[in-house]
Amino acid sequence: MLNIVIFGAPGSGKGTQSAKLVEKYGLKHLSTGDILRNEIEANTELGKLADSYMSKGHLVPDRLVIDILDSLIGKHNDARGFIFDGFPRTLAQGEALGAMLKKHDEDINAVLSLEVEEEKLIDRLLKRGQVSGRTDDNRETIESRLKVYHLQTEPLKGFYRAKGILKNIEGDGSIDDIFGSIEKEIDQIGK
Ligand code: B4P
Repeated sequence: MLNIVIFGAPGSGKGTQSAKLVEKYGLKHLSTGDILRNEIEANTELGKLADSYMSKGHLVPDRLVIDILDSLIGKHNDARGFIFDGFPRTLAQGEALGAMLKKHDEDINAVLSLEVEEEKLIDRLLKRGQVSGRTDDNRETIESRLKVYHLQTEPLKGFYRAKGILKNIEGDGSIDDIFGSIEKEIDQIGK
């Protein structure tokens, strides 16, 4: 299996690049953001709870997302591999992902970290907010999401660097050029 974590700040292009990875490598895309937004759309109890965190720019509690991911990995163990998009977002989620994959004798092959300057992130998200209707794409919530990213998510870089699987990808540029850098990293796996 090829298991990739696509990592980065809000608006760094994780969802955008994941779509291209699915197309090229046929991996199963697991985006916790999309999963939670679908729950909100369907007005489920989980969705209502998730919305109370997401609309403020906070992270949904670890236990909730970890349980969702655990059950999805179990359901798709015939996949060629997974793209984890927006997960893990905390050290606890990082530890949990390692343990979940280990149960299936699997591991993460690479963590691709999309590096984009903060000003550009804010611009992209404000632009998306004009068309997406997402309740978290407004200036106040974006600032809160970026703070949460630096505080709770960024420490995962050190966690994966220590495991030797962190790959920094320049995330400013055309979508195709960025994907070109990602392909190069993936081609190196196992060499
Ligand atoms: P996510 O859905 O993961 O969203 P994101 O970080 O905002 O966006 P992403 O990086 O995927 O950006 P995209 O490609 O769309 O999370 C939303 C919320 O869900 C979180 O704040 C949290 O509350 C909750 N959540 C999710 N996972 C969780 C977890 N594991 N634990 C707890 N809570 C969790 O790109 C953004 C924009 O930039 C788009 O408009 C795109 O078109 C544009 N863009 C992309 N690439 C570009 C490029 N190269 N140049 C110019 N623009 C580009």
